[in-house]
Amino acid sequence: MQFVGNSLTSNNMKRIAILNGPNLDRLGKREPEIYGSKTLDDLANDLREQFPDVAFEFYQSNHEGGLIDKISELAEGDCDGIVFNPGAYSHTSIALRDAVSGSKIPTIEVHISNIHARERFRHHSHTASVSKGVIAGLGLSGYGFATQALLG
Ligand code: CA2
Repeated sequence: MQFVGNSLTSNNMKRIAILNGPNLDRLGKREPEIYGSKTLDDLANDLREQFPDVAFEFYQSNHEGGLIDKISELAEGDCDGIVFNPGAYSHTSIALRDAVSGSKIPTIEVHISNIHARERFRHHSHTASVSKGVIAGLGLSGYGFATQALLG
């Protein structure tokens, strides 16, 4: 799917991609005590309502390569910023780190939960150090705060 605004997507609209990694398609369906009860569709609707002048592209993949291909595609286009929750790949993937770094697109990493208050293996993120900023532990509102920050 390409960038879509609320009405017509004009050239002067900011284009923000919201990328979500593995298992985040299960949001709102399991583990509400950690990740809340809203789904990815709810998140998309909330962001469109909160930022009516932004053209959003929403993408989720359970596959590392799918996320890398999407970032590469965005890097070839006119994307103004990425809000990225790489899920568990944050903690494992140097390939995703290279994709974010190589894209040159300002990227803000978001984690719904506070990864620093969870298991030790979640404390380090390979993608965080090539991101413009990181938000963790603020639930789905982190995506809105990240979008706001990318808009300047
Ligand atoms: O807190 C976050 O946003 C995470 O990126 C979520 C990842 C986790 O591996 C990271 O350490 C932190 C897991 C996403 C799994 O999402 C689910 C949502 C609902 C039900 C099951 C899984």
